[in-house]
Amino acid sequence: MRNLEIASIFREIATILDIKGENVFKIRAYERGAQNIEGLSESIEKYASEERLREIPGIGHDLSEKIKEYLATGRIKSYEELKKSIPEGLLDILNIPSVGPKTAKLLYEKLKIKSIEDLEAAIRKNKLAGIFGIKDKTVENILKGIDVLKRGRERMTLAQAMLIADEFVKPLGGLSEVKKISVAGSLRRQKETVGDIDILVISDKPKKIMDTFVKLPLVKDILAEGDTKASVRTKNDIQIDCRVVEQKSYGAALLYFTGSKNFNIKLRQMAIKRGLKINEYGVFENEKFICGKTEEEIFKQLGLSYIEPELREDSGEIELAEAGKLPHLISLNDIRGDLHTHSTWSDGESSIAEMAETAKTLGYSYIAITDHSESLKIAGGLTIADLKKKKREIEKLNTSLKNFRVLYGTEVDIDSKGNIDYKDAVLKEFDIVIAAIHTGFKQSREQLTKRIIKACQNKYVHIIAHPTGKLWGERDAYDIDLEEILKVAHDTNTAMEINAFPNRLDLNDHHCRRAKELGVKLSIGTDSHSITHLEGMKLGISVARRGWLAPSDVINTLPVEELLKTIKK
Ligand code: DGT
Ligand code: CA
Ligand code: CA
Repeated sequence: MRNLEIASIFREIATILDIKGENVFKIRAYERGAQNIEGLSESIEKYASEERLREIPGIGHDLSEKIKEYLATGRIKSYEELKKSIPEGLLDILNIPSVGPKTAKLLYEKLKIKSIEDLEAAIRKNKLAGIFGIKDKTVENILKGIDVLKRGRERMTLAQAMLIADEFVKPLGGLSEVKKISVAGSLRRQKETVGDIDILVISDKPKKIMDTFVKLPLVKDILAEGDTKASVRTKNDIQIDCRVVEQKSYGAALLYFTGSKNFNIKLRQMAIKRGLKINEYGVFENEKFICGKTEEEIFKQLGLSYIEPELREDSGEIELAEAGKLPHLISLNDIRGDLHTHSTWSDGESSIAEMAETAKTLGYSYIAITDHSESLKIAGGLTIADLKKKKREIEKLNTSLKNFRVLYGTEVDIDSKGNIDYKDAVLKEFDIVIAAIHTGFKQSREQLTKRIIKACQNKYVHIIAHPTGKLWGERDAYDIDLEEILKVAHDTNTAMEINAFPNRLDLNDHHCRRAKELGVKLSIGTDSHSITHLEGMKLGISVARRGWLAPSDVINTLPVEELLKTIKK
């Protein structure tokens, strides 16, 4: 599967075109292409071999030719030429949030800055001061941006980890010598971000597994290679650890390497209290092997009910497992609809009918089409006249759809003072209104908190979308008093969103758990901008499970009539 390689090339092309001041539509086309390819669940090779590339939203003639060229030759000629037309290293600087093409060019021309290291050195030596257009505030923002970028590079998003892990688990799992294979570590715990990927295999022929593992196509370097374990670095600089164990120790190894570290430590202490020893090989009593084949039997031996990997953080789950009182966690099957999606009416790639069709194939019984509101011009916000047409289109579609309903929605902008973009008379026409902040992230904590609280108090706002505004690798959460907001959300019957878009996952797991404690309802929305994003729901479910949520805590597990009743203020 070469989806990620191609998507990253398209992103670079977009950036280079941006530096060169090319047409914005052309730039957007590459960005959109990249985004849609990243969202695919099938391999791009499969699309190509079946001549279906143009079925991918945002992939037209030009982009599909480039994909074919890459798959056939391993390169894209026009991309390589494009890369030569700008100074080397400039692209890296542009990855810093807040540094645009103009600043990057200025830095290169005045100070010969070609890398993030050059830039950091220049800032340390105070060389940026006095350059036209660069203020103290700009330097401060650049430093913040470098920090966000570096943290983003240390850990990948859960979505990236899932895709990359698949590139290893699928081919290894296909070997006849492999009896069982699983991911472990933070990926199995479904953490929002993952440091390195851990893979565990049962086999009697570890050598064969090791040999195959270190030679898989995505591998760039071998970091370590032994008889039963190896570590490699992938072409996109991700570390993968693979271990082979015997069947009788599989459960013990899976438990150990799933972690978390704190969870393991607590478990070991519990074992000691029972006169047992636990390690990655099994549970022992005075050196005598008691069990180790499955996690279930180990938990049982320790007097615990089974603890789902998402809960293994030593934050109270072990005590509850001892008392047999663990919460029943939500799963993807519980979801009946998506409450945050965009269509071609605003900045989406797919029509309402296409979104509804795909939602049906996912087993949903409804989808809310929540396009942007009027003031968000950059994202194609809808005017009042557009809204009327969109509403009619949905009504018409609903008459032809069986056992499925399209909800007429909006993602309305919360302005800098907390006012809602549309008037009440317009708002009350919607089935569902989600409100979000898209501008003015740098306001004070008080201002930002007040804005969201005011939105919660609006009679027509049902959900606050991506409440903290975090974008992994691009932007930190803005500064809000979430505790205060959650209290108001509870009092005003406003749901808080878990935005399932891969680099958002906001609210996060801790926030969800607190929201649940305060009796606040949650909603999971994918923020899909095309049909290929709708499957992102699974990422929102990961957050919800890590946040201890049950189906009853999440409003889009409800049938549509109950949902509409529940959200009413
Ligand atoms: P990551 O990779 O930073 O996202 O987080 P993890 O949890 O995947 O951590 P990693 O890859 O260093 O180790 C995988 C698991 O192995 C970890 O969750 C628990 C176990 N483990 C690693 N080091 C230790 C340790 O020093 N003590 C104990 N008890 N367990 C450890
Ligand atoms: Ca790991
Ligand atoms: Ca590891």
